[in-house]
Amino acid sequence: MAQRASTASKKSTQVSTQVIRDLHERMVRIRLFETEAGKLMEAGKLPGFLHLYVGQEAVAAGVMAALRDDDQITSTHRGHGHAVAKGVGFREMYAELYGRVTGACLGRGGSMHINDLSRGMLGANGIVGAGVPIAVGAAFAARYKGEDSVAVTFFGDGATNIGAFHEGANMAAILGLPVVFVCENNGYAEFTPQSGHMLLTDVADRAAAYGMPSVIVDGMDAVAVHRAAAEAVARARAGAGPMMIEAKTYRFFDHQGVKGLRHPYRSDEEVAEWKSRDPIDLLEARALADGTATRADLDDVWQRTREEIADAIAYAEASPLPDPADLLMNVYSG
Ligand SMILES: Cc1ncc(C[n+]2csc(CCOP(=O)(O)OP(=O)(O)O)c2C)c(N)n1
Repeated sequence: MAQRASTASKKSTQVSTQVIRDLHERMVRIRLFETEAGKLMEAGKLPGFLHLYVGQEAVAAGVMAALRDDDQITSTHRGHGHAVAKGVGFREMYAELYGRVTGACLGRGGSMHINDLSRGMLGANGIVGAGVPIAVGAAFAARYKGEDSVAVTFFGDGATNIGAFHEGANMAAILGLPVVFVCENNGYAEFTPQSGHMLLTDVADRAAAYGMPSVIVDGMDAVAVHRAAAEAVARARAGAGPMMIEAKTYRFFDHQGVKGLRHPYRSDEEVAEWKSRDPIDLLEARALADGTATRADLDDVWQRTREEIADAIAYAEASPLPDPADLLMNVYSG
């Protein structure tokens, strides 16, 4: 059975001021990146799909604050938050959403393929569950080369019904690989509630099938996520093998875009209840209450980030589209 973080974290020490500020900054960067991207999409400026991460920021921030630069991550179709938190630049990210040649994938990948190998971001992924075996492979490669880096794979509740998840979990466990499995359980796979696609209440229970320890955390609490992640990452780095973290969270926007298809699959009351536990509001309240930051400190982060985003959007809009003559560049055949 999965351990609940309330018991798991009792032995953890208080997090430092520096960590609280780090978590806050990463979450604000994701929130503003995503809300601006949503506006641009609604205005018809961005081609393609956009699966926004708003509401889930505490998970990416909490995990990434526990990683080193040389640690690697794999992501999902809802990948902007992971990329931002791992340090991928706003300019390359917006340019990619605009399909411009200055983008992270030279304008050829779009939202669901953003990657930056120099930052250890091995890629968003349009194929549900497909990031799991990639992270397992990255962890295998790191160990083979004698490095002590860790790989983290992010995936949703729905992804744990996919074969690639089970194959990856089994292989990581039997080989004792340094992988941290992070399930962002936002309660839905597209428009299907968790109870409609699996009989389990806790996805973390799936880890037991592979002999892997697991922990369940409040995914709206960045500090709780961070503590669990720091423990799992330290374990993996020390050679103790993989672990799964299930973060119970929620996406504030629709499955895709801001307004989405307006399917009535979630009640207004449910959405409002989760929004009342906005992860950034929770962390700000905590920081103000314990004197970690003043309102002016927090506002400064929002303001600096807004300025950086305005610059990045202007950069993306001023960048050229790829040249059609380069259509076959970076295309390989067997
Ligand atoms: C292999 C595969 N099957 C189906 C889809 C269509 N699809 C895209 S997102 C999604 C739901 C995924 O749910 P979950 O893993 O819980 O992630 P969330 O969207 O909740 O973040 C589905 C079924 C896909 N992209 N890939």
